Amino acid sequence: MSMLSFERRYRVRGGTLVGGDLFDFWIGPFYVGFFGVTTAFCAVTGTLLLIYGAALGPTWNLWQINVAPPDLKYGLGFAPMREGGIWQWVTILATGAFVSWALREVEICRKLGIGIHVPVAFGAAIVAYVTLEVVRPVLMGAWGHGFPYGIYSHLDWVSNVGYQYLHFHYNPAHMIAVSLFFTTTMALGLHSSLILSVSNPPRGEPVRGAEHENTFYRDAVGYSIGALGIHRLGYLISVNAALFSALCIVLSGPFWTKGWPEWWSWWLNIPVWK
Ligand code: UQ2
Repeated sequence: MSMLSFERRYRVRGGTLVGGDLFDFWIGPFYVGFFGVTTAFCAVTGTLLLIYGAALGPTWNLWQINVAPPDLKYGLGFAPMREGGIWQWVTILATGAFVSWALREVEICRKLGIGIHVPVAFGAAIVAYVTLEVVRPVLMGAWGHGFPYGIYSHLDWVSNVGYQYLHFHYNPAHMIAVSLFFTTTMALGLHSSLILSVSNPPRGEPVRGAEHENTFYRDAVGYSIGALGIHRLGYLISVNAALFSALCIVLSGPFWTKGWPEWWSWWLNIPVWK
């Protein structure tokens, strides 16, 4: 199940980063590896801790469950389990699970002899998460600056932090990140629709190929970036969306404490106007 007959040919030995042959095997369709074990351990332990945190809380309403970081008074120290300690352990285990997953991807890439573009791109998302939950809280001196684990509670955190800087949409790195996220969805829309359109000609006609793809965009906008090019472009803009997201939040607090609208007064203060 879920393995084609030829796929067994690609189940090659080696390419592991740690553990040698010890964990170099598959369970059903899934490669295990040392980092498969650490991913499973971190993910299962972290999930059980979140359920324990929910059990301590006042509600089982899925929207309202909240596992909060410690109070600011605990600074960068360990807090008691019921007062943010659960959040701290979940953060450690989540980071462990994400990094383990990326390294397991690297091992699979090495086995297959392909580049490590997939784990590197995933790394940009990990960087954004770690910036929010570790780097920024450390730079600001308290774990209490991290966001809470809960559906509504994390939305409230985003809203509150946004208003703390008066109007977060004036943050220039946030502007770039949002623009890149929107551009990424547009590029994927252009690409997916083009692929589906050449794959689905009228009944009885042959499936079309690269010539038709290029011709469509040359007719429509005077330019075709190419089949490889669209994937390079998508990689560039989506990875940069995550990296500029990390930048925009790490700037807010550690490096800029006033409202973001005020940042733009550099424009009014340049000597040209004097
Ligand atoms: C393209 C091409 C593809 C594509 C797409 C284009 C044959 C299958 C979507 C068109 C892309 C262009 C014109 C660039 C758009 C620029 C931005 C910033 C979104 O030419 O080659 O391959 O899927």
